[in-house]
Amino acid sequence: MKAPSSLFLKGHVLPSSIFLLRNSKVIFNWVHNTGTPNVKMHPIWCLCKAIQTNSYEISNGSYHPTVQQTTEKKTMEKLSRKVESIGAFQKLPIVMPSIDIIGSALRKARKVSPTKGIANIAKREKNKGAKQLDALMKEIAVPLRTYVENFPNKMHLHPYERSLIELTLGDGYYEMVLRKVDSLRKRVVSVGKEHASLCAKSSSKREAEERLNEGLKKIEEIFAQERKVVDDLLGIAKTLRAMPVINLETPTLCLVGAPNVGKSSLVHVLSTGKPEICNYPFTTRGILMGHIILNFQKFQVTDTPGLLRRHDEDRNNLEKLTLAVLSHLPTAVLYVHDLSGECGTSPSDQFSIYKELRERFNGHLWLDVVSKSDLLKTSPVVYATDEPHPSQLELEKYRKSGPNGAINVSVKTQGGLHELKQRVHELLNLQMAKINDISNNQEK
Ligand SMILES: Nc1nc2c(ncn2[C@@H]2O[C@H](COP(=O)(O)OP(=O)(O)OP(=O)(O)O)[C@@H](O)[C@H]2O)c(=O)[nH]1
Ligand SMILES: [Mg+2]
Repeated sequence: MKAPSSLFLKGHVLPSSIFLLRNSKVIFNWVHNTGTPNVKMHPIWCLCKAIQTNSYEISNGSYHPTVQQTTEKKTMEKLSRKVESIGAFQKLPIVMPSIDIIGSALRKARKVSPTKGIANIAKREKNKGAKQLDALMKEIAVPLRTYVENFPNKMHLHPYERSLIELTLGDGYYEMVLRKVDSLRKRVVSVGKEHASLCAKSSSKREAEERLNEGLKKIEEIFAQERKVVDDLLGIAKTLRAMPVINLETPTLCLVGAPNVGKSSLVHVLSTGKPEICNYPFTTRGILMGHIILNFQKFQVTDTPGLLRRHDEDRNNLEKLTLAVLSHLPTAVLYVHDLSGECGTSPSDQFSIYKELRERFNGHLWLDVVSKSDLLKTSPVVYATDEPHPSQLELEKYRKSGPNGAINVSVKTQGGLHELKQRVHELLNLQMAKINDISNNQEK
């Protein structure tokens, strides 16, 4: 059984702070819910300067709610009441550290006094001892039962959250810890009852005192032996609560591509997300969230770990997280191709990964970008063969300019970024229309 990995704990998720920048000079062809360009507008790109793991209200800067905004908000509220399938991690019970549970239980148990009106000293002592042992047992068992009952059954979770549990904690770890917490509870209850009963049967004051001390010691010992599982559960709750909250009703853009191709650099440019950027593969080690605010609309952006050319069974948990996002969330995809030879994955390998994913996730709205255009040579060397095979021609074409319709961008020179933002906005509006269609169909 694997210990929890730190996919979500590596300091990528910064405390949220809101900081709005404006760039009102961009002109877009607004694609309304119909998906047809119709009205020319001047949207405001508000770039919030933090990775955001929770949704928030914008209360300062340039933002003033409008009537349209209020109506939209009400619609969203109605929708989110209907679809409550994601968000279980935010409802997890608060787990007390094991040291606090035992400390508080002992303090409370020792304060329990005998039932009033027992004149016989021995009987009074037996009564007090049994009650104290019973109290200690309950003060430990009740919180443990609350945890076991209120941590959700993995099978009842949204498949995305289920994948997060499996991929971040390790397969089976979540259930194992809950099972152990429950077995600790059962042991404490059984030993507590046994000693309370022995104490109640004592024949003298002294024996009752001894039975009480023995019982207290025994319960403490049993708890001390296994209390680590309570702290493990506390760790699980912390890890899960820190995971990015994804609202299924808000259009989401998911950046995908091989490792080191420049996904996080683009997330930086496009959104509030501030992921780590480094010149080595798998810098991004979890699903990171940012937001784009465009024309008073909020969209979500997720950065994902890179994907290598290999079979699914050989993929690491980071790659599996990316596939979980694509499999279970209704995101639009911004696929990043690096044809400069800098990223460490050859264009032909990137092409294979791309073709496989494009086919597998063909239901997603999709946009391709060729990154690092500042490094691209104007006339790449093409090795002609006598009669090139069609697939070879396809690959050569890919090496030259990426998939059909891909936009060339450079974060370094800012080349193509204006067009990219415009196309991203169009894509997210199409995604919004898709979400609305789905929820209208659900209502019917
Ligand atoms: N010259 C140039 N370098 C770039 C550009 N965009 C990104 N880079 C560099 O490429 C390297 C990888 O960038 P990241 O944004 O971390 O790439 P990534 O795809 O998120 O990488 P992983 O998270 O490891 O998969 C960094 O050294 C960036 O500075 C660009 O437009 N031009
Ligand atoms: Mg990255």
